[in-house]
Amino acid sequence: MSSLVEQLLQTEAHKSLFESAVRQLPLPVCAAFGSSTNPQPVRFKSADSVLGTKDSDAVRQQFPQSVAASGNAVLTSAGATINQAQGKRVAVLFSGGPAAGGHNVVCGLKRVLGSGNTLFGVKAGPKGLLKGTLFEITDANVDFIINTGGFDFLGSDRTKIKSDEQFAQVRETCIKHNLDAIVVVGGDDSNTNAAVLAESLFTGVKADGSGVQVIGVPKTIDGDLQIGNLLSISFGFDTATRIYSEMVGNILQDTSSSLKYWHFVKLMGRSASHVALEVALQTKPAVALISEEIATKKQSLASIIDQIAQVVVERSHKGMNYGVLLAPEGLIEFIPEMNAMIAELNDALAHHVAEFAALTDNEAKAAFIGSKLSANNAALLASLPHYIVNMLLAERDSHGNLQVSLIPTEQLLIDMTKQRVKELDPKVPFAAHSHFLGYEGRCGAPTLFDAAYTYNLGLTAGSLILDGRTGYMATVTGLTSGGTPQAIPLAGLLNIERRHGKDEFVIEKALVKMDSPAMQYFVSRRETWATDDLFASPGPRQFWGPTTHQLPISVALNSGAASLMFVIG
Ligand code: FBP
Repeated sequence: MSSLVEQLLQTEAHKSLFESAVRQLPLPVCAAFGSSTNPQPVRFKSADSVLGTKDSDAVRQQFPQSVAASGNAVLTSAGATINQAQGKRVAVLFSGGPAAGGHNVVCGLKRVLGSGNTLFGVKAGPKGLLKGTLFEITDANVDFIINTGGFDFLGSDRTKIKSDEQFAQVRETCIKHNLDAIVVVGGDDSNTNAAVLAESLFTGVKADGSGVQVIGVPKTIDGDLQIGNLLSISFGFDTATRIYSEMVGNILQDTSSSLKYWHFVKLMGRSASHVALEVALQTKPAVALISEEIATKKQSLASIIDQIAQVVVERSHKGMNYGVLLAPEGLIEFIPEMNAMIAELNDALAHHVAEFAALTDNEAKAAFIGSKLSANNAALLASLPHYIVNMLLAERDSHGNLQVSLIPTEQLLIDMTKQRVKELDPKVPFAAHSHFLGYEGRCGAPTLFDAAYTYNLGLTAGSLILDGRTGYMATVTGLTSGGTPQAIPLAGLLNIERRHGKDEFVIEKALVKMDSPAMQYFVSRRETWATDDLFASPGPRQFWGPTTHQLPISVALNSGAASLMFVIG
């Protein structure tokens, strides 16, 4: 065997030259944890801030033990370190869509729990918690997964734990593995799950009457789990948006080279447009749609299309028959007439489950459900192309969400823009390609920001467990000034929302705010980006080099940072 072939064989199974090198990348830790080579768990004390929502009274009734214990007060690190050797048995699981940095949460947890406690991984998310599929995580596992992307070490799923039977199954798992604590790494729905679990496992799980602690960790590439200065961003957002920005930058470079195509790019982000806004700030394309603005301005689909077509025509008249448009994945649900139609559609689907399921043909399904809608909504549904209708009728996820990643909104925008451009000026050529950038961005190797942030979130979650806390979400604040481990009481975040036709406690999604500095900056620049070629190509994410310490631009703007660089440690 040649020596090159031998070298190549050694790169199999997650041992590419890059993966081997990035495992050695040192990670900074918040000063509170002491040295980065031997981080120590910290104690917590109440900070001056108490959280609550419009539904606090109802939350207090539904989550009495959690609220009584925490008083919904935010916790901050108290400086003092804790005895590590407590013999605690802790399980960690990933929940929902993958996001870069999840592995480092596990690594931070394992390091801070040390050899005096045991860390278990739950296979395949909440479903694995129900089944009790746990295994012990070793130091060797940590050395192998550190700084690598994805959730593949454990796997994930979207099971919502809500029925009495499911709660009983979780208790069984806790008893079977003699667990003291569970760490749920997830987004808004999963952290809602964590809040519910914390209350349900508060007491009476073990023979001595004690409970099992539950701690959440804020993950989602969508960036819609944000709580002011307490949580400026969820992990995974930075890596995903930098991957998308590199790709959009490449497309911008291509389109201004080949001079003949428009590219309509749908970007992941189920509801909020944080991803689209961040990628627009990074790349400065001709058009970027922000769903929240469309909803605020109550823009119709026709007026959105007109707005896009006007840019196409104007650029063409200046000799630019090309450009890039960014559209958020969740756009369709924010267009007022579509939103109203989807709401009625959801109700109709929920009320006619058996009759609907009995139909096998898509056309028959559309006709059946159309007959259950009001005249306006039925007409709107009938006016949409079949590739949109089929996906609007597709199964919802277990949290009741429309699967927007499957809806080809980018194609709808292209088809309708083509029509409108022809009406505005038949001489304007319009050739367009559609793209969907989603799954490509969720599992890339974490940027240094996500790698360091998640490692510190893991250290924070482990510290909360050793400090005896339950019902909190770990956070790290002050990301441009060294970082402070803190904890957010989950019950303090809960609101009542109508889902599946009934009231449910949920953590509200943080949408793009029209008056946020990031949005304002975008608004101040977008007209110039529309008519000139001012795009920027941010290039690949760097692990060594000048952009290594860069924060997402929207996060830096919204937190009033003086520079784009994060500082942890
Ligand atoms: P989370 O909210 O669980 O982090 O997932 C976000 C997301 O990546 C969305 O952007 C996208 O709409 C959805 O997951 C896709 O879900 P799935 O992985 O089930 O196709």
